[in-house]
Amino acid sequence: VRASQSSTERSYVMIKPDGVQRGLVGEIISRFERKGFTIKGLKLFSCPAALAEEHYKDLSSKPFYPKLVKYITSGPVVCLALEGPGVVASARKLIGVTNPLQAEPGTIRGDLGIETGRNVIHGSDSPENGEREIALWFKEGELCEWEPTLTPWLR
Ligand code: RTP
Repeated sequence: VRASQSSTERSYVMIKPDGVQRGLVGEIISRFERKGFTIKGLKLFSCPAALAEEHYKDLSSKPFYPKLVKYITSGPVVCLALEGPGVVASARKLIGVTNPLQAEPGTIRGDLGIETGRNVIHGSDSPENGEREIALWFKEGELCEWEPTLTPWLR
């Protein structure tokens, strides 16, 4: 999976199984659309354990790792490849801190969650990880090359 020709930054954002189960998909996607980021990839996906393990491999020594893999594979997730200037840090801000009880009101976790173990959504923590995770979760051909015609109004 290659970066788009305009090669602005990309983030991998994922609505976790609790977000899907609770019917929050539209609400969450809408926040990123309204902010002005471009959706380059979008799918509902039942994640195999091997992929969840690979995605969270840096946390494999943590005591909560088996529970985390079980959680991510407990039902379908929604995978998003978002593009735009500064999208990685901005998406993290819109998402809020890991523990939803500590996340600011107005953020996705702050508004919609109460448990670290079910914190609704993931967002890449660096542009490098954005590219790594998009390549991990999307197959060749699943991303769309397009630019919004409203771009001049947003950027
Ligand atoms: P994410 O990668 O999902 O965006 O989350 P994050 O950067 O805010 O947090 P990180 O520390 O990377 O943890 C990844 C995910 O692991 C789960 N977690 N559970 N004590 C626990 O039970 C615990 N701690 C972390 C959360 O789902 C967290 O988002």
